Amino acid sequence: MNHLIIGNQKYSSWSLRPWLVLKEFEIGFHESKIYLYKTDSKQQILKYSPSGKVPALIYTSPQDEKLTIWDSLAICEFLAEQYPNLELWPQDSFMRAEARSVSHEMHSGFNAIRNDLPMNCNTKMIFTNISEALQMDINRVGAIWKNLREKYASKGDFLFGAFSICDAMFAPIALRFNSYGIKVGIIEQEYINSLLALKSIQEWITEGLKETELLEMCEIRA
Ligand SMILES: N[C@@H](CCC(=O)N[C@@H](CS)C(=O)NCC(=O)O)C(=O)O
Repeated sequence: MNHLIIGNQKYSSWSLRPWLVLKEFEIGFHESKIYLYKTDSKQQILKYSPSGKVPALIYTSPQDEKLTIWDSLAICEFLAEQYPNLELWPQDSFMRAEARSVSHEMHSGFNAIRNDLPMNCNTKMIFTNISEALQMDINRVGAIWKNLREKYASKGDFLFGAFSICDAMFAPIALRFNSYGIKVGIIEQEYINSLLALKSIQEWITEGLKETELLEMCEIRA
C-alpha cells in the first residue's frame, strides 16, 4: 500500500505532483496532510521524510517491507517502475527521454516562477510586476508546452498525448498561470484548460480551499 505525505493543498505544489500521478493512474493510496509553516511542521515532516520536506511516499511491499521515498520526481519515478503497465511515462523511448528532459528541467529550474508566483489555490488576480527573469521563465514554459502540443496533438490533449508524469510536473505551473492571469498563446492556454478540467485537479483545489486561514491560524496556535 502507498502512503503519501503531503503539505497544505492550497500551497504545496511539490505535493500536488505525485498526488496527481496516483490519482490519474488510479493507484491506491492513502494520504496524510501536514500543515506547513507551523512551529512543529518540520518535526512532524521529519517523522516521515528524512529531507524534512514534503512530499514523501511510504511504500509497503506485499512482503510487508517498508520503503520511504522523498522528492516529488523520485516518487514519480518509483511509481513508474512499480506499475510498468500503467505507462506513467510515454512508452516510446525517444518520447520518454524527451518527457524526462522537460520534467527534470521543470524540477530543477524556473526559480523566478517559483519565487514570484507562489502556488495558492485561493488566488485570482492579474499579476503585472513581471521581471525580465520571470518573463524568460514564462516564455520557456510556453515554448515547451507549444512545441510538445504541436508535435503530439494527434495523440491526445496532454504534452505527450496521454496524461503522463510530465503533465503532473507542469500542473502547478498551469495553476499559477491561471491564478496570476499570466498571458500565454492559444495552444498553451488550451493545455492549461485541459489540466484544469481534470477531476483530480478540481478535487485538489476544492480540498485546498477548505484550508481556511482561520483553520490554519488555529492550527498554528494549537
Ligand atoms: N525538491 C523537492 C522540494 C520539496 C519542497 O520544497 N517541499 C516544500 C513544500 S512544497 C516543503 O516541504 N517545505 C517545508 C520546509 O522546507 O520546511 C521535491 O521535489 O519534492
